[in-house]
Formats: sequence, structure tokens, C-alpha cells
Amino acid sequence: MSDTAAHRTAPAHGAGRPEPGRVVVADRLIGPGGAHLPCPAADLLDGELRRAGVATGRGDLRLGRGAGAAPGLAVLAPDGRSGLAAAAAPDDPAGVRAVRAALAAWRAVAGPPRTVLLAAPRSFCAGVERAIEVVERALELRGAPVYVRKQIVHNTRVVADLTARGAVFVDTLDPVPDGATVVFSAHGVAPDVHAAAARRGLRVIDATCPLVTKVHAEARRFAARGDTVVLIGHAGHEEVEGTLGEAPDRTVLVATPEDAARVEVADPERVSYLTQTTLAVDEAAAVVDALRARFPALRGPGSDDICYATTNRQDALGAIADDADTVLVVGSANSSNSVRLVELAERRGTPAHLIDSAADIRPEWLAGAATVGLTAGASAPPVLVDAVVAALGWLGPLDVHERTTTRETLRFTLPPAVRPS
Ligand code: 0K2
Ligand code: SF4
Repeated sequence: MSDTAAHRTAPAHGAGRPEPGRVVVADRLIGPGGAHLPCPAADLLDGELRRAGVATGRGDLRLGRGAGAAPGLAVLAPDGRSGLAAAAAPDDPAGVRAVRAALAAWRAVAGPPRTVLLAAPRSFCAGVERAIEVVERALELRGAPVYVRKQIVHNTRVVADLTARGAVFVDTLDPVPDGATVVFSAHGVAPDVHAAAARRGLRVIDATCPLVTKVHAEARRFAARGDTVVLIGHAGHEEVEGTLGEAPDRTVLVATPEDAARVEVADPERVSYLTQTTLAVDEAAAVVDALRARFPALRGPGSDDICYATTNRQDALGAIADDADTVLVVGSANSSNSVRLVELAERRGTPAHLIDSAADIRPEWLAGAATVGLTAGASAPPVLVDAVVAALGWLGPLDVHERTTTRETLRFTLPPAVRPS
């Protein structure tokens, strides 16, 4: 790879000119002959600059020197067909130094061949696809704004994309105008939220995943037969809040075997358990064992509450984790199922990192990592995984192998309000 002077042309995508404290990262390089060179690793450079505290924009950069050129630096791939570049304003020496440092950090791990082991299944599950489609259809049928209570799924990109299309995400129903359309997120809501919406005359479209709805039904059934319901899950998570709300006086929440050892119940002969749908299968089993040790008459759900998608993504990661030097999990920080994947890889002894996008990848994670395991949580769009593969491919020769542990074909029908006729 070689350094080449670069200067900025009219920026694309509305990104502004470089200015002191604001660097432009190239989405494309314009070659001397006017050819456009893609910059598939632009997110990597962008992320490194932002971690250094530099504000960035994105745009086109023209290779070469000329009057009014912004100080820029480009690194070209050996075949000269793609690049990595950024430019700072002429009076921004700190920006220039930051660009140099960020490029150097990525060049230090570029070159050696790597393998990407892709876990399959990964990324969107049937419940997430349905929930996103609910919002998209509501926007089509009823027009913007469509209010969505909480994040429709726990993913930054999904929320940003739907926001750009007219969805308005709210934490409570208070800001929703009377009579407006409101979508309930995939994670489900407590009955009192349904009641509050009805009192306000809101037009509710419920995007709760049917597999979460199943757990709510079990909570009602177990409570109705007089059991104390032990819900295994994480305090404060929206799904847990919703399930707890079905029988709040009869439900207790536990997260660990230690919690299970301490939990108080009215009658040890009448105890049942339920779980959050996105727990680690092995960790939940340990909590159930601890409960059963105390309450031998413990009863559980008819079929596992941890859903097929959670289980499949954990199994698929299990099939690659031991062969990877490091694991990248695409998902947002508040995504329970994505965080469980990171923890699973770590429990197996492989360093693992949660990334919202390729921009979160740090060069030091790839130093000496000949094999990178890659997966994505159930709420992370597949396009983000593709972008990670493209970025890694820019760093050097890349073999991509997918290991498929099972194939998913499940689809859920849409709620009647948005179902195509
Ligand atoms: O894993 P989480 O429950 O935090 O939720 P998301 O990341 O939004 O994934 C989709 C699952 C939604 C319901 O189970
Ligand atoms: Fe439904 Fe499971 Fe997807 Fe949650 S992770 S939305 S429970 S399929």
C-alpha cells in the first residue's frame, strides 16, 4: 500500500467541507483520471477518528494536489482499485495528525491474510422482521408520524432508519396525541399499557413477537392456577417489565442461581417458572436447576420460553467460537440476545466484542487475529454484517466461510391492521 496526497472535491451526501476539528472521511476516492475508487473500510477509519475525539463527515475525496487542497492522506490497496482516505482543513494541524494516526493504526493490522467464520443463523429473526414490517406498513397505510412505544427492536440502525422514514419513538404514551397510531415494540407490554392506550383512544398496532405473547399467556395461566411464578430474566428489560405486568402480585424475578437460592414463595408446592426469551440457554438452565433443587414440584412452560432464534444463534456461535481468534457480534448494547452472544464466546475462552457497526471495530482486536468469528444478534440488520466483511476484506486477503448449524424458515403473519389484503 502506498501513501498518496489527497484533496477534497465537492463532498457527497451533504457532508460539509473539512473545517478545524472536523475531518472528512472518503466514501469514494476520485482517481487522477476521474475514476471512482470505493472505500469499503471507510467505517473503520471513521470509527478510529471518532474514538480519538475528532468530529467526522463523509464525502468524496479527489486524489492529487492542487490549489485550495485540504491536507488529506489516502492509502491505496495494492491493486489500486480501492482506498482509505480522510482530509482535514488546511488550518487544522491536529486534524491532520489525527488522520495520520488513524490511518497508521489500520495500516499496522493490514496485509496478512485472514479468515472470517460466519455463524449461521445470525441477524434478523422472524419476530424482528415482523416488527419492522409492522412499522413500515403503518407508515405506508397511515402516513407519518407513526408513534412507536420504545425501540421497536433494540438496534440503533433500525431505529435510525425508521426515524428517517417518519416513525417517532417515545418512551411512554404521554407524548402521543389522542387518537394517534402507536405501535408496541417486539418486546411486549404489560396489560396496564394496553389499558392506558385504550383510555386515550390510541390506535394500537401490537408488534409484540408471538413468542413473547406466548410467555405472557403462560404467566396468566400459571398465576390463575395459584402458583407463584418465578420469572427468570433481567430486571429493567422491556420484555421482563411486560411479562411481570401480567400477574405482578404473583410473580418474582430472579436472574441467577444465587437469586433462586434466596427467592421467597408463598407455597413451595405451587411454583412455576418462565424465562425471558433471549437468555443464554446454559445460564437459564443453571437457574432452573437451582429452583428445582429448592422446589421439587416446580413446573415449567410446555415448551422452552427461550425462543428458537436465540437458541439457534447461540448454537451457531458455539460452532465457530473455538476456531476463532476473536469474535465480533453485530448488535446494539441494549440488545439482550446480542450481549448473550458476546458472553457465550467469552465463556468459551475466545475474546469477543459487541459492535453496532464496522465503525466500532478497533485495530488492536485484529492484531494477530488470523480467524475472525462473525455473527449478529436477532435485531441486527444483515447489511451491517456485509459491511463488516467488506471492511475486513479491504485490510488484506480474506477467506469467508459460513458454518450453518440449522436453517430457519419461520415467518409470522402481520397483525390484521397492517396485513396486506
Ligand atoms: O434481545 P432483546 O430482548 O434485548 O431484544 P432485541 O435486541 O430487540 O432482539 C429482538 C428480540 C425481541 C423480543 O424478544
Ligand atoms: Fe421473537 Fe425470539 Fe425474535 Fe424475540 S428473539 S423477536 S422472541 S423470535
